[in-house]
Amino acid sequence: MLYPIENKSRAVMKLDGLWKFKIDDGSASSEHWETGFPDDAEELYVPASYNDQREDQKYRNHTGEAYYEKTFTVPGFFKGQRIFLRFDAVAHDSTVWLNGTVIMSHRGGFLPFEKDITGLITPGEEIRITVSCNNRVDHHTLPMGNEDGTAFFGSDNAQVPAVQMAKEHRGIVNLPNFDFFNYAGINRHVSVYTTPMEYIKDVTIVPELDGKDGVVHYSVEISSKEKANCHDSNIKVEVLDRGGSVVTGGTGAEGTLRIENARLWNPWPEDPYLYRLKVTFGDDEYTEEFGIRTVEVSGTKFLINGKPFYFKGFGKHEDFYISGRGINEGLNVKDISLLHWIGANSFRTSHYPYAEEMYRLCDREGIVIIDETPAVGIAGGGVVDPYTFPIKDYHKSILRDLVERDKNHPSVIMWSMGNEPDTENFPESAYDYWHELYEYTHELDPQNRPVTFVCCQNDYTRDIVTRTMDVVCINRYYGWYNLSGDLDSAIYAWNKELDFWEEQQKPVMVTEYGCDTLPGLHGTVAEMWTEEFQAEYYRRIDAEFDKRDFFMGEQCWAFADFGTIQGVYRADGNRKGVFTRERRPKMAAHFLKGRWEKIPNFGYKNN
Ligand code: GCB
Repeated sequence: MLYPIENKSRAVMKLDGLWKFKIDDGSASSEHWETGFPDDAEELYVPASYNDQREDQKYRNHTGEAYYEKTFTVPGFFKGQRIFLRFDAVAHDSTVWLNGTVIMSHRGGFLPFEKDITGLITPGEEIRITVSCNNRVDHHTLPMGNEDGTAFFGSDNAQVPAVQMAKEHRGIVNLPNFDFFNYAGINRHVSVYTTPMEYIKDVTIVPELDGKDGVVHYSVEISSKEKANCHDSNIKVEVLDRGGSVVTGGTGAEGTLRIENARLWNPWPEDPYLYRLKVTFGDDEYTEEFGIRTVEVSGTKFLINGKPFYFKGFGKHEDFYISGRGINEGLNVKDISLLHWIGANSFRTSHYPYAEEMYRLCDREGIVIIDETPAVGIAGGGVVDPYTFPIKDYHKSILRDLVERDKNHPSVIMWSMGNEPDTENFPESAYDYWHELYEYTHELDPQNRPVTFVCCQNDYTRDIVTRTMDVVCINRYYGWYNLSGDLDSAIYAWNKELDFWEEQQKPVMVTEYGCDTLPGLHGTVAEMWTEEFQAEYYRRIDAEFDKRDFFMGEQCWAFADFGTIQGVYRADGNRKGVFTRERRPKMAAHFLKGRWEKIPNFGYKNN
């Protein structure tokens, strides 16, 4: 699905602003809120999560359905154009009505969905859209929640009601099996956009290198019923350089273009050079930025443009005060600027696909992304085989939609199919599940990027699937959740494990390691929760990574403190950020800056 852009043939009208909002007290369907919203509805800002916008426990801890309504007019001069209504993301499951008639439903909170509403509206006349969203998480959802009657797992993020109170005495409870606040609502932009009646539906770009030349394989999907054939001269493509000059071009729905002496896309601080593919079809025009860069795994190396890359960076969250998980482009700019400041080159979109604006920014700023699905929490506490839960087909559909959305971004260099599933207690089930998805993802991606998932701290000798991924990505908390505060033992455990991974002859990186740190808490001795401990933790563990040539990256957990479920392990959120939630550096940030500024993107290890 193409990102909506404005140009001479297309308009985008964002429906940002105040929307009517009301939590469903059980009467929404009998009272038909889609035909008329209750008078006591309040107003909330869209796009943003609803949870923290009003001082009310029922907003913060709501579980179930909530409704939004917006009345607006599509300008009369949109007449004659095709008109789409697009939601960039609504968390989690949603239904949309237009003037009281249901027009679409969507499952999942992190990917876009849209509807061609051309025949359903009259431009110039007021229309009303109603949106319901449901934030319930359970065994059918990704991210996954716990359900009554199953083992109660999770430690820090565990909640009490399931074990403390009999079911009949409590209301609906939501039991996320993940450690981030289950922010909900219309979290990303809603827009009405136009195209000409016959339009460009999709563009796929696959770059390759041939000596000094860039070779660009492209394909264009158009709206016409009859599929355009390769020589359809109605489809024109041009490659533009940064200055707007045409460097090459052609015609047809598919083809290969050659850019002589191409400028490559390389991660910051090198040159993340972008070309643009301008596609013209009839009255329509669409321009997609792309980079000439290749990515592949070879032995224990992760190669970008044929050179061994070392990942320096973080796992992140989309999370901020008030707006919750709502898109915040100012914050994105700040975060990328902090990544540059600290000398990082990458992050993982833990634990869900981020807003498209972030990927577009990273393309331009040269930040490398491991793109993750919302498959977090696929675990049954060692008691239940989570692979018996009904999610595989749904998980596949998410992979399909994710790859379709993000396939052209040069910044995206690897797919993460999920975070910390059970791979230890039901190893064969885990293998069957993840291998099917692994192969499926490879088939989906026109650029055939490396595919992985992120493995949790476990008995890695029992896990038979992590070692078969293109890159072994491990989350480890030696020195924090186990061997707490004892960095000598943590180093011993790390080395024992690294010896094991060395034998697997795979590229290995750490995608999470870290410790909760309260800014302003200091000690002359580095003890847990102090800023000194966090700095020491990274200093000591990183020194071990440097001794291993097969080890190709370090991503700290986490970039910044973030909101999560209250609990005995969490003081005002998860505090493992190297930056605070308001983006001030903790002491460890200065250590990492000193370290990472000395580590080059390429050729750091002799592998
Ligand atoms: C993990 C999870 C991450 C948590 C983190 C923690 O392993 O992947 O979502 O926030 O640990 O801080 O416990």
